[in-house]
Amino acid sequence: MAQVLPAERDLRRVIGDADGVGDREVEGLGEQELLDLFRSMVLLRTYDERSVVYHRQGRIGTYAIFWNHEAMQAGAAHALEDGDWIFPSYRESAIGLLRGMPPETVLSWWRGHPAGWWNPEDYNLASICVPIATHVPHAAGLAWGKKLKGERACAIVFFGDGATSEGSFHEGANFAAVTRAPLILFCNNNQWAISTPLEAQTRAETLADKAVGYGMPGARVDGTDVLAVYEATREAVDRARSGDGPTFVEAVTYRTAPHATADDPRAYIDQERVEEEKKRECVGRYEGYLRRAGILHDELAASIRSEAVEAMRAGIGAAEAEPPADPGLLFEHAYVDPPASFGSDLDELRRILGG
Ligand SMILES: Cc1ncc(C[n+]2csc(CCOP(=O)(O)OP(=O)(O)O)c2C)c(N)n1
Ligand SMILES: [Mg+2]
Repeated sequence: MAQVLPAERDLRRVIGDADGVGDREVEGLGEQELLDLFRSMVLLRTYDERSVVYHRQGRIGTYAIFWNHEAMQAGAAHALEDGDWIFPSYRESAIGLLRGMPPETVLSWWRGHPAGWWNPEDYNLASICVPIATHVPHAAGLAWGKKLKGERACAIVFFGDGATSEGSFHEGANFAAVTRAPLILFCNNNQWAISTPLEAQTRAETLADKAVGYGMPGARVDGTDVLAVYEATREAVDRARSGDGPTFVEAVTYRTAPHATADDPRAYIDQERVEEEKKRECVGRYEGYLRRAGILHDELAASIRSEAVEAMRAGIGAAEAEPPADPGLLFEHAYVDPPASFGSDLDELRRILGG
C-alpha cells in the first residue's frame, strides 16, 4: 500500500524579503553553486527579453514568453545531474541553455528552422512539447525504463496549471506512481492557461493535492524563490533515486507577461495585480539575496549580464546565418510510401516560395 504524505499546504520559501521573513540557507549550496544559479537565471532572462525584441523585429516567429518563470526552470534544472532527463513544454523552450545548448539552436526552433532540432540524447533533453501534457506519459515511460535498466537517472517533466486538466497528465501521473518511476512532475502554476484563470481550471484547493490521489507526495513552493524550488526538487530527486517513486511539485507564481507574443492579456487580466507581482520578480529577488549575503556585487552582476547579452548576440547571428531550409523537408519522413500528390504539392510550394 503506497504511503501518502499530505501535500504541503504552505508555500516553501528560502528567500526572505520585504515582508521580513528572513533569509535561510540551503544545505550543500556553496558560493560557487549560488553564483552558477544566478548565472543561469540571468541567461534565461536575457534569452527571454531578447526573444521578445527579435519577435517584434520579425526575426523569430510567435514566441512563448517565460519572464518570471526563470526561478522554476533554473532551480529545478540545478537539482538534476547531467544524466537526468528533462521534458520541457514550450514554456521551458530555452532550458537546454542550462545544459550547454547554444542559443542559436533554440532561436532556430522559434524560427521554424531545422537547425532548431537536436538529438535528445545529446543533452538528455526531450523535444519541446507544444500539445498540452502529452509529454507527461513520455517522461513517465522514460523514467520507468531507467528504473528497469537499473540506471541512476531520473526524469523531470515541466507543465502548467492548465495541463493538470488534461487526460495525458492523469495517465502519466498514475502510470509513474504505479510503476514507482523515478519522475518529478513539475507544475509551473502561473495561475493562467492563456485566458482561463486557475479558479475556472479546478475545484481542488491546491494543485499539489492532486498528488494524493495517485499515492505520491506533493510539495508546494514559491515559484519565484529559486532556492525553494531547488530544495524541493532536490528532495524529489533524492526520493526518485532511492526507489521511492514520483513526486508532484507545484511551484506557484503569477504570469506577469502575455501568454505568448500573439496574446494581449489586457482583455482579461487585472493589470494592477500584474504590476504588483512584477515587484517580486524572481531574478531581482535572488539578486537581493546574494547581495545581502555579500556574494554578489555590482561589477560581478554587470559582467554576468554582459556575458549573457553577448551569448544572445552571437546566437541570433548564428541562427540568421543558417542557409534557408529546404521546403522538401516538410514532405520527407512523413510516410514510407508517400502519396502520389506529394510531388506536385512540393512543386507548387516551391513555386509559391519562388524557388
Ligand atoms: C492538447 C492541447 N490543447 C490545447 C492547446 C492550446 N493551448 C496552448 S497553451 C494553452 C494553455 C496551457 O496553460 P498551462 O497548462 O497553464 O501552461 P502555461 O501556458 O500557463 O505555461 C492551451 C490551451 C494545446 N497546445 N494543446
Ligand atoms: Mg498556466
